[in-house]
Amino acid sequence: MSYSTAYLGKHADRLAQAFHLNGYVSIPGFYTGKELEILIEAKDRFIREIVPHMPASDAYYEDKADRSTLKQIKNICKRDAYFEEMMADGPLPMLARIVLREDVNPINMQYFNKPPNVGQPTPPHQDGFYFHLTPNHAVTIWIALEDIEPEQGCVKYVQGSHRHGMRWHGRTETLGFSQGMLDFGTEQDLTNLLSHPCKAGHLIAHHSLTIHMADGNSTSDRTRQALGAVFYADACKVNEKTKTAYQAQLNADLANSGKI
Ligand SMILES: O=C(O)CCC(=O)C(=O)O
Repeated sequence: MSYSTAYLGKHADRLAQAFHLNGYVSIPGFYTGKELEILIEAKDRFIREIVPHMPASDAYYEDKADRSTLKQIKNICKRDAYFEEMMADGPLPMLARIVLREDVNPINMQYFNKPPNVGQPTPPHQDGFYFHLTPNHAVTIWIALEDIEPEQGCVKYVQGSHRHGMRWHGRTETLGFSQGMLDFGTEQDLTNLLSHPCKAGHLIAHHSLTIHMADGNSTSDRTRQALGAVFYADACKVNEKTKTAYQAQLNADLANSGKI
């Protein structure tokens, strides 16, 4: 059993309670040492060997003419055995089962970066808005792949916001986050908004209704790299019709506007 699996077994009740109360759990040092090194090397290998062959709809750049501005990769677990295994077995699905208190299905793993100088803010949103799920009961496990300070764009969560349902979303101009909250900024949002500077290997698991966001990267020399692994609770049903139609429309809009 890896260190992280042992940790989860020991702290399962506490993690489930904190997730239920706050809408997320934050675990510093979840990946450390050799495990962290292997994870980072797998991500570097993926970017080097697989990204150049991916369709524009699955690998986004802040500036598509500049390959150093890679900002997001979708579906990495469907293109690489290492990430597929990470979603199928071990600490990530175990943590998802613990916090959702149900069996889970692995759905997607994405890479998120905010390149120096040009990395854009992540608009306030609830992941569940993108998922087309009933009930909306899913978790995203976000993993910092390097140390992340506020100036690089830390993730920020509105504590307890998952208990107040889905908020109003609409189209944004942000590539990779096409939907953002239109009514963000209530007193309750701002009072409960907490920023999370992280060391590499820090993990934060958030519910699909938890409001979160991040600033842009204002540094000129540091990236801001992370992974996001999504699991749906077994009982959820996806509305494939609305989901597929939305994705097709989005891909067409992005291509027409020259963003991908
Ligand atoms: O990394 C980010 O800026 C945001 C990631 C995110 O929204 C997510 O993992 O759901």
